Amino acid sequence: MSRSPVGLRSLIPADIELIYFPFGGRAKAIRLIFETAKIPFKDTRVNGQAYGALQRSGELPLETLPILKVDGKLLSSQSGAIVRYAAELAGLQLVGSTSVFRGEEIVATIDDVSALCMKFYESADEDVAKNGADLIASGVPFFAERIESILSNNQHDGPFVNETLSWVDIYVYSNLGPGTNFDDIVLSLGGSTPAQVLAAFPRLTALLSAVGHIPAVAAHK
Ligand SMILES: N[C@@H](CCC(=O)N[C@@H](CS)C(=O)NCC(=O)O)C(=O)O
Repeated sequence: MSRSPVGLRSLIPADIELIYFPFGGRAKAIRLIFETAKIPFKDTRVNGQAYGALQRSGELPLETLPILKVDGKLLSSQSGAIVRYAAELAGLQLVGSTSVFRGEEIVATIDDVSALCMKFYESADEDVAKNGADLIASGVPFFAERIESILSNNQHDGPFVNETLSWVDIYVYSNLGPGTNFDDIVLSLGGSTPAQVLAAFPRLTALLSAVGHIPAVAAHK
């Protein structure tokens, strides 16, 4: 074990393993938090066959990924718990009641956007163009407006939700930044870029840019 970046708050286990599929999805924010805080972890990315084997072994309480193991033992099978645990170890947790409710409101709103994107993937072939146009014109902007409004009430001039980086900033980037479902959908539809879809939301855009410029985030694969 070693000390967390913020000192005495949490002890960092020596053996952390995150198991997920070989794409970002629900693991992206968790990976980025560990990488940003330089917390060593085993980033196990399994294919469909290995996932099937894990399921059969009884190692997945909910039959889903991600799971987090510490010292070889299952710690959590819920991405929401894992991402907050990672944030705690990284010294990137929200601190203080105002910051908690503003940050968690943004996280919940980002989850609304993600749900919308997942719903889009269920579109019948003949509805893809219309559903895609709706997603870009009104679906995502509806929720982005709410996030913009929360960020507009910041009591500081920086780009992040709080004065300094927190896991919420990384979570926003992990769901709206490059390589996300949102990004893939907009690019696959053609016509506009993800940046254009979010251009009406300058604070959200600045947050995405600031997180994307963190060296560990820029280097992430
Ligand atoms: N509540 C869980 C849901 C996890 C979840 O749905 N994982 C998906 C991948 S994003 C999964 O494992 N799907 C495989 C399957 O259901 O066959 C969490 O957030 O951790």
